[in-house]
Amino acid sequence: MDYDTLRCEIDQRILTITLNRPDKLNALTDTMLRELDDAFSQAEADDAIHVIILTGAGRGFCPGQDLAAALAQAASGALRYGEHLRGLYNPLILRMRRLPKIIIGAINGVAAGAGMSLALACDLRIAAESASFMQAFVKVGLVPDSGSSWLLPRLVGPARALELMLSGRRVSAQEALTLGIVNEVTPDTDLMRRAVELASELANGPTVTIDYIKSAVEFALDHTLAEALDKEAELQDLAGQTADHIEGISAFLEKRLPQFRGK
Ligand code: T3D
Repeated sequence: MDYDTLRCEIDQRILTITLNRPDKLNALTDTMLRELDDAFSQAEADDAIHVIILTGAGRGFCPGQDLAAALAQAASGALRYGEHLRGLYNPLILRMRRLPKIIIGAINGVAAGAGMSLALACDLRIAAESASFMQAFVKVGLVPDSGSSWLLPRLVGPARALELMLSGRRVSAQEALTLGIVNEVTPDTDLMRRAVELASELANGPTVTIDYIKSAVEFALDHTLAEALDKEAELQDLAGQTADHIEGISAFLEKRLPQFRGK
């Protein structure tokens, strides 16, 4: 995985993707969006990768669309936002949500606009103390996109989501924790150690079952209780046929730690 705007490292079954335009706080360009989509696509196909960490280089996580690039294209009449979103952002967000592997957002700094959407599209979020979140769209006369209008209300409820979207105000990591936007907050210097620790726990767990858990929650979010119950039964059937399920029961009865193999 060799990219212009990303750094990718694989270690111990964990792929770390680092957005790498630190002088622009990792603002999203078309190249970066295509490279991100490619990196997630390769991660999906690679059995050696069990968990993915997404983070940013330097002091920002991602401040959304590169506004300089957007203005240049808009001024020349070359930018149609709908087309741009449908072509680049929307497939990336769907890929992340449908990816059968857990994505941990290690939010190292400000996540604004589509950068906040990118953070919300991760399955779990750990934020550094100095990180912050902004639904910045309204500040530049745009509506929330890249999944924010769907993902944020599900995390914080519609009234709070609207307040954040209408104000575009900056939410600190601590407030984000209180609101349920992030799972935990760590000291800045501890962020990657903690993200890797969590990723290792998941990577060494019953990964097939973990992927089923992700898809069960994703499915339940826009289906009825009856449909969700049926999906649970379908996935439990599959989980019950894994070697890790037998290992989990055996380890419990033998009073030892399970040795999961992701099978
Ligand atoms: O299809 C489509 O394209 C539509 C999609 C739209 C989705 C969107 O994301 S719209 C929302 C876009 N994002 C924003 O409106 C946020 C803009 N950025 C900011 O408000 C501030 O930069 C921050 C609050 C995020 C951080 O402020 P601060 O003071 O810590 O940093 P800074 O000095 O403003 O930024 C540092 C550099 O990054 C600076 O470059 P320079 O002057 O040193 O060369 C700044 O211009 C650059 N930068 C920050 N955000 C962006 C950016 N460059 C391009 N695009 C950005 N979004």
